[in-house]
Amino acid sequence: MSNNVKILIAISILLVGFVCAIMFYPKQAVSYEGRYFVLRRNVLSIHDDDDDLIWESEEGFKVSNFMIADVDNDGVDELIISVWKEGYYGVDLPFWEEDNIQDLGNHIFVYNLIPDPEMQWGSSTIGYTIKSLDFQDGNMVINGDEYWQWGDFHFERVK
Ligand SMILES: [Ca+2]
Repeated sequence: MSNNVKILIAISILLVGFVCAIMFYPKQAVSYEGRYFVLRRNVLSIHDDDDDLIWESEEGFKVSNFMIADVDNDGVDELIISVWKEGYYGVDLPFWEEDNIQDLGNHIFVYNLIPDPEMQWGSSTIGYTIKSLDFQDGNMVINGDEYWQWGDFHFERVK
């Protein structure tokens, strides 16, 4: 085997390994109270200590990032996810709309964590891309510079 063929085979193996690493390496992974939250290929899954699947984000949701924080400041943590999905609204439309707008849009969803994730609140489409989620001093921080605080029924921008 010539050196050129050996180099070509080595490059091919590296490329396949690189593509596999990109496809299967989690974008985000968090351990929380004996559960493992893994975001991989826009699907958020929760596993127990034995790696058994407990929960998975809804089909058709493209999860871009998540965090676990007490966003409503009641002493209990929630799961907050940034989701791309079709449909401006959820199942229930506001009274002034007759049809859902089926565009793909970015949303924030909040889930109770105990016993298993259950949606507590969901935004309609947010008119921009959520690149990062954080939690500081009782506020949800979007994209590093928007501060949102939980009101009675929704988030209110405070900064
Ligand atoms: Ca809470």
